[in-house]
Amino acid sequence: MSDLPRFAVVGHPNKGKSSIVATLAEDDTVAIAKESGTTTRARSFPMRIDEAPLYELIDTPGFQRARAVLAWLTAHERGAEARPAVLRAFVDSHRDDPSFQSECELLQAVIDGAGILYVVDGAKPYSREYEAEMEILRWSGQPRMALINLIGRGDHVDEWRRALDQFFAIVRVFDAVHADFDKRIELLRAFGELHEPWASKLKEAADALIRERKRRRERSATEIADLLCHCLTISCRAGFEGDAPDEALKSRLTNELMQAVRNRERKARKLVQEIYQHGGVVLEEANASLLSTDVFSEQSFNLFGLSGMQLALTGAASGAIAIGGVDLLFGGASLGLATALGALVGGAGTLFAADRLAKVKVLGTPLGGSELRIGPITNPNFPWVLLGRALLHHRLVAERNHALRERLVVDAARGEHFTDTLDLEHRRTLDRCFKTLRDERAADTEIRTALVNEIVSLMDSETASP
Ligand SMILES: Nc1nc2c(ncn2[C@@H]2O[C@H](COP(=O)(O)OP(=O)(O)OP(=O)(O)O)[C@@H](O)[C@H]2O)c(=O)[nH]1
Ligand SMILES: [Mg+2]
Repeated sequence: MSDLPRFAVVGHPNKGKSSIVATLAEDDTVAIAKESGTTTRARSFPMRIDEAPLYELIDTPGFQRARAVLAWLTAHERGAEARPAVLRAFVDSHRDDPSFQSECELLQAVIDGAGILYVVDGAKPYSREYEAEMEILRWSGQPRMALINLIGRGDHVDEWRRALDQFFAIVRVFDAVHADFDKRIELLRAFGELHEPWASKLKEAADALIRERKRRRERSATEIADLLCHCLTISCRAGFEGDAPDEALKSRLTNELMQAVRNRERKARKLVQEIYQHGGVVLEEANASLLSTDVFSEQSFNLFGLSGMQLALTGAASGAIAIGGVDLLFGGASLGLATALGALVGGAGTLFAADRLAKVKVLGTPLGGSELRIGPITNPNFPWVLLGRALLHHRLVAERNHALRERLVVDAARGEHFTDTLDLEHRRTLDRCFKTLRDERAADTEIRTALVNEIVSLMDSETASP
């Protein structure tokens, strides 16, 4: 047998054992359900990074007849040092007995050398019926930690602790669905301290997870930078007859351009989800969800765009625009500055007449005809909206545990005022990148690298703040 740390996740039926396995092994395929008795066979789920296993979680069925097992063990008791052997004898002699199938499945992993993670639900009161389970686990002599999961609103953590402390060297509150990254790392380290032979492997595993998280951020930032580079440089064109293009052609090309952005954004989200092994998660399509709102919607612009004042300050600071020239950027010399800012804050939808969104240009073709080009998108708020949405999506995906099986729903409050979180220095650097992309209609390595670095630092500062 390999000396890879292995943990059998055991306990009463329906207490979140499989949820803990899914979270710790980052595996969406673990069966989780409301119904008791979902897991009927022990099954191992390795946590791997780049194919290399770090540790293994064994999902098991819940105890069904703990008291009967304990009665058998007690009847065959022959001293403390022989207890693990008696436990093994129980499994050997009941392997084919269907009435102890769950117990044999779960105890086999333990007598084969797995460490024990005993899961209880701290939202429900403690009761003595659990004592037989805990006592059986103590007979195994294996290293063991108790995890108080919280399913629902009750809080009986203190009484659970008092009981669990007597059977387990370490007791932790560990919410299967919402436990964050640091909590997972802490659990691995604590188990390492509990069981010396695994200490170095579990320390390596924790270090590998931390390195992997950094790498995932960098890869995601690269995807988001690519999204920005693409969407700030694309344009759509089509030939036309006569002196000037008609409105229908303008609006067809504008729609094509907008559709290309939507598709590219969808692709970026998919790539980011795959980086976090969440490729299968469905984005909530309900109206309440921020991420499912259109990238060009007024709501998106209000939540993720810079405010009029920020835009003016950023532009002035980076030399992109002078405050007096703000209204030009909004596409209408006829609009005064105040009106333009008002339009941005209050009614961004009105900005999307073709000539307010993107450059509109009539070009000659080599054969003497004319061509209409719409793009690149010059609306000053567009890159901020795209970036704000991408960062929010990234954060939700990165924080999401694999035990969570609902659709990905976005809490509107969390996305609010994205640009308020950016300091002027960041805004200036980003704004310069956006401007260069728009003007040169292509991304060079330097711009791309600068963008990736900025995005990683934004991701880092998100997790640094509570
Ligand atoms: N809100 C909340 N629900 C949870 C949590 N942990 C588990 N659940 C839910 O509780 C139910 C049972 O979770 P499972 O992980 O399947 O429990 P189990 O112990 O493996 O159950 P069996 O295999 O039937 O013994 C599922 O509906 C989970 O979504 C939690 O931390 N918070
Ligand atoms: Mg289960």
